Amino acid sequence: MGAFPRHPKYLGLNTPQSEEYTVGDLAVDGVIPADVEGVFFRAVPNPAYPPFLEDSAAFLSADGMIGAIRFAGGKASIDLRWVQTARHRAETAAGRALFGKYRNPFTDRPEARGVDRTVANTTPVWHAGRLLMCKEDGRPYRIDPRTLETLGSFDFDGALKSETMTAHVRVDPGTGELFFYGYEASGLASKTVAYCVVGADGKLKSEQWFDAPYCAMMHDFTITERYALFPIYPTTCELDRLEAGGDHWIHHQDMDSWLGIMPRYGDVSELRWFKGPKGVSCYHMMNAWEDERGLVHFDQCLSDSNAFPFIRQASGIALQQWELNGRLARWTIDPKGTDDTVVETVIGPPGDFPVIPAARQGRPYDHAWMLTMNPDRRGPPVFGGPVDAMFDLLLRLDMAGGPPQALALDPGMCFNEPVHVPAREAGHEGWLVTVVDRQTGPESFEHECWIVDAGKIAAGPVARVGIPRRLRPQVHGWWVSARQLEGAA
Ligand code: V55
Ligand code: FE
Repeated sequence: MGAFPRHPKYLGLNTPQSEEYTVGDLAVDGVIPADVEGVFFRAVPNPAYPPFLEDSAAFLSADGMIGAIRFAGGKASIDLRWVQTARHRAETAAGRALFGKYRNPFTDRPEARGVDRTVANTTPVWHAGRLLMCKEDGRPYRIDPRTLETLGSFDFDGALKSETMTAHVRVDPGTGELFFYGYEASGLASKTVAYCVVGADGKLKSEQWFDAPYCAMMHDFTITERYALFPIYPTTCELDRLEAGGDHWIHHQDMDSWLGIMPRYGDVSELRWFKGPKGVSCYHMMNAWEDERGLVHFDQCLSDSNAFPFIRQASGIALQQWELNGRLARWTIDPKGTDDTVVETVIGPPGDFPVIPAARQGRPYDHAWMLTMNPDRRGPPVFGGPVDAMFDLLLRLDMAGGPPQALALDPGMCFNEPVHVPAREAGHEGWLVTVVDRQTGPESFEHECWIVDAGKIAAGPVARVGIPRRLRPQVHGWWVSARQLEGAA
């Protein structure tokens, strides 16, 4: 590995850490609950080679690594491996970076031509006994869940026509179906969205294409028991800008947002578009559900502009991170009514990485968790990740409006996105498993995996697992129980 620029993108917690490793019998402080038996898979973007041109969005196109923190019989181990994408293999063969800016192939070196550009760095998705590493700009890579060996690009055995599959999928807890979509599905800067349903048997049952109102960054979507919801926020891509070597995304404060809704087993011709506020943006969505009156409620981590500072900068938007006006927002619509605008209610604080129990996906839910910034922190947050600051407060929200519970970290510490592990005991809310980073010097960090009682987060971790190696900031994770793993395809 060559030298990376001395830039915050590559320093501190963001220091490239490209070593693969396996470490067993990790030190455990406390007792790992019997429910926590399985694997916490983590997607970790990690640039393997120094860039050959300046790219403010470089974090998003760092090569995917997959981490697995395995829990068995009260013990824990960790594995970390590269996803052997075609792109990573081509760069490894060349011994240097070949791919230019984030999602702009016009900036690549000639040797990169024709090579799949995706980095598979965003979400490990488990479905029908398969583990997929997903990234919204391409098709996923399939990974062996036991060895973390990369098995190749995955297209549902030749069935998928879309060039892309999102990193945010929804699994229906009743039917076991996987719902997903791909955007820019028919090529760079296209408005084409592919809406797909995969059966519990892992077969692609349906793929339908429709046009979004404009080519937008569609990072996440939601389902309810009867509907599929496609939110569109005005962060857009234009081909001529890419051809000129520019940025993939520009955010527009003066453009409308939209919420598309259709029966989830219906035809895309039934899609109905509700208008949302201008200029807003959301990366992660908590849930959507129908009430007894037939209204659809869609709960999301919304902000008044794009949350990524490099996208605002490229768009000439002079808002600082603390000026974003974020909130957990509920958009309510009547899919059968005559009104065609969303009604927004603020139901929670600013923050991101919303988590719900998998069993409540698409259904009314009592409680949820998310990360945010501690308003009472003394000192700066830990620098790192794509928005330059890491979260340091874990919240449990009572969706009926009761008081939230909080777990605050000491200064110099931060959370990565937790996964939820259900409990066998009825009435127990289960466990949250999350990596906590602690800064111990200008360039030194320690990492632990914490297990927290999901209903009593304020009590702190019941177990802390020491990770004796460096970890880069994670994007998303996925919990796969030991029983699910036994059924691996
Ligand atoms: C996000 C992350 C991405 C990406 C687009 O969290 C959006 C938001 C790690 O890659 O490509
Ligand atoms: Fe995401």
